[in-house]
Amino acid sequence: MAVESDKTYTLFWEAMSGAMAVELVLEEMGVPYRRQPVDMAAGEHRSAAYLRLNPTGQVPALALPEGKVIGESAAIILTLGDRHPDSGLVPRGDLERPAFLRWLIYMAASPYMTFVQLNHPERFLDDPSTHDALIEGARQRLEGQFSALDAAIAGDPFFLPSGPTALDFYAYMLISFFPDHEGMLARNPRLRRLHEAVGARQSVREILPRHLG
Ligand SMILES: N[C@@H](CCC(=O)N[C@@H](CS)C(=O)NCC(=O)O)C(=O)O
Repeated sequence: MAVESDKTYTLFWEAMSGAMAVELVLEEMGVPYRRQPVDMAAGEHRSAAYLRLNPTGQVPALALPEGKVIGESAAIILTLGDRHPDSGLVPRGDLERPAFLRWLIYMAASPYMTFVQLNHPERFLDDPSTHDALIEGARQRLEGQFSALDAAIAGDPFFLPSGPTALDFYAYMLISFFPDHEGMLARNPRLRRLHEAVGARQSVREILPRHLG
């Protein structure tokens, strides 16, 4: 696996992974990019070739047009915001940037990581008899984390009052990770409106079939 050097972005991608938020931001920015699938089921993210590009062995990663590769979904989104400021997807200035940073980091550090406990209890505890309790704990924490997000939504239907930002696309991805998310959305009406508004956008129509297979 290598970075092709034709001066465009390369998104290291897997279906229904954290690559979805970055992919939506790239689509919304109208920035040319190519997707490089990483076959995680086959362990490609742990291959020597991929670890040379992203030493954490995780997806997403993004190769910048000049060849440097960055990981971490929040860092990738902030980097894209710096490079494409006119998109408005990463607010600048004092008005909305503090809230943007706060909730982007929260989404990446809290609910995203709770999904790892929900889906991969074996990474945290060796004893299989403890996994159901860990999964149930993760499910309960997710309820609290999504209700915190719902309460933090300051706009309508989007997260921030000024209109769509990368927060909306990140939240859309996290909602997609939530098993049976309709029930959760019924308990969180602001998230439900955000999900409907983002789901109606062309960027989502474009990328969703690739994730749902
Ligand atoms: N903090 C990272 C988390 C990325 C992450 O956990 N990605 C998952 C796929 S959704 C992954 O690569 N898992 C494989 C592993 O951690 O070994 C980010 O925000 O990009």
